[in-house]
Amino acid sequence: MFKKILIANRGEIALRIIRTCKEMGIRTVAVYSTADRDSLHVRFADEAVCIGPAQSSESYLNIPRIMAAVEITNADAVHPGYGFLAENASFAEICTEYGIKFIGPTADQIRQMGDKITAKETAQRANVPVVPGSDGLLSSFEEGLKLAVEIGYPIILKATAGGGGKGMRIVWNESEFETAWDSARREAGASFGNDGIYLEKYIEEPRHIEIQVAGDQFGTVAHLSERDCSIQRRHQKLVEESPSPFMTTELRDRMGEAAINCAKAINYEGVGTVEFLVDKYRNFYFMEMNTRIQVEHTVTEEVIDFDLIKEQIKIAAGIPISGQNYIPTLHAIECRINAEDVWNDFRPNAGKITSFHSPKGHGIRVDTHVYAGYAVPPFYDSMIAKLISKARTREEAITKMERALDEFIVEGINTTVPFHKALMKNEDFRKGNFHTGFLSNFDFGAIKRD
Ligand code: MV4
Repeated sequence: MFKKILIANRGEIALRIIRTCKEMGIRTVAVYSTADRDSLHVRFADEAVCIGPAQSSESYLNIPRIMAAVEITNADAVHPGYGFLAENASFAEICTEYGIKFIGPTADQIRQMGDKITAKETAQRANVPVVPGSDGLLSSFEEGLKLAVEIGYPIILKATAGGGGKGMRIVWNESEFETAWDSARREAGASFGNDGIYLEKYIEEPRHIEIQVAGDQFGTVAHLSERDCSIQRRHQKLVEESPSPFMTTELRDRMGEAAINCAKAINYEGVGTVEFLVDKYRNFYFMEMNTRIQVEHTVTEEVIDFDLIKEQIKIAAGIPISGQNYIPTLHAIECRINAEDVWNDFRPNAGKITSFHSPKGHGIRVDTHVYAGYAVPPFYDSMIAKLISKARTREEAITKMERALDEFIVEGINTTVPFHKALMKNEDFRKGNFHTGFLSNFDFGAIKRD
C-alpha cells in the first residue's frame, strides 16, 4: 500500500480524499495556491506545500510545480480528484515516468476516452448502442447536409474535442444547417483548438443516466449502478440521485452490462463513469466515459454503502476487486450548493461567509470545505458544499432533503439553497417526471427569497 499520497486538488474533494487516506493509515500531502492558505485541506493534511499564486494555471494546473511538491515530500502516489488534472493524460504519463502512481487510469486509457469520436468508436466495437450518425468527423459541410437528410431532422452537431455543450448545435431543418455548421466549427476551434465536428440524430427530451464502474489491474470490471443527472442548467449538474426514478431492473442490467463492456474494451483500471442518453422508450445510447472520480460519486456511496475513494486507492495499489455488481438498497439525492445568485442568472458570488450552519441528523451527509469566516475565492468553481439525503424511498429522501435545506444557513454570500427548496416542491420533480431540458422551462424568477 502507498505510504504517502499527494492530493493535486483543493476544496471538498481534497478533504474527502484526506479522510479516506487517514482511515487507511496513509500519510497525505496537500498542495495549495496562495488563495487557499486558510483552507481546511491545508489544515487536515499531514503536510502542505504552497505551489503558486491563485490563478489555476500557476498552481493546481501547473504540472512542474506539482511534481516538485511530489519530489520534496517523497510522496509515492498522486490523487488528482476531479477537474484540474484529473483527465490530463500527459500528467498521468509524467507521474508514471517519475515512478509515482497516478491514482486513476493509465494515460492511454484517458486518451482513448478523451476524444469523443474515438470513444464512440470504442463503444461501438464493444457492441454498446450509440446514437446513429456520421462515421467519425465530417469532412465538409456538404457531407453533413447529405447525411442529415438520410438520418432525418432534428440532428445535432458536436465537437469531437467537446465538453460542456461547447461546439454543440441542434439543427431542426435544412435551412438552419449552414449557420449551425459555421458557428459550431468556430466555437469548437476557439474553445478547444480543434474544430473537428461530427453529426448525430438528435434524441429529444433524453434523460442523462450514468453508470458507475470499477475495473482492477487484472481485467475484472463491475458496475455499481446508476445515477440520474438530468437536472442540469447549461450543462452544469445541480442535482443527482440514485437510483434513477426512471430505472427498471431490466434496464439496469442492460445498461450495466453495456458500461462494463465499454470499460473492458479499454482494459479500464480505476473507477469511472459511462454516461448514457436514455429516451422515453428506454432506448439508451453511449454518450461519453469519464475517467475520474466525479462530484456525484457520493450518491452511489450512500446507496450501496461503499467508499469509492478507498476503492480507487486499492485498485491503484494492485488489489483485485470482487467483480460483483451492486444495486441500490436505499435512495440518495445530492443538491450541489454553489456560491451563486439564482436571481441573477446563477452569477458566481465570491466573498466572506459570515455565518454557516450545516444541516445534520439521520440520513444527512454534507461534504464541504467551508466554515464561518471562510472567504470563497473568485478563482475556482463555485461549489461550496454537497448536501446528500438518504432514505428508504425517494419520497422520504425528498422530505429529508427539504428538512435539511431549511436547516442550511449560509450568510454573507448568495447560494443555490433557495433553488433547491423550490425544486423539491416542484410537482414534476417529485413525480420523477423530468428530462435534461427540465430546467430550461423552470421559473427561476419565482424562487422565494428566505
Ligand atoms: C445529445 C443530446 C441529444 N441527442 N446528443 C450535452 C452535453 C454533451 N456531452 C452531450 N449532450 C447532449 N447530446 C444527441 N444525439 C442532448 C444532449 C444534451 C444534454 C445531455 C446530457 C445532459 C444535459 C443535456 C442538456 C442538453 C443537451
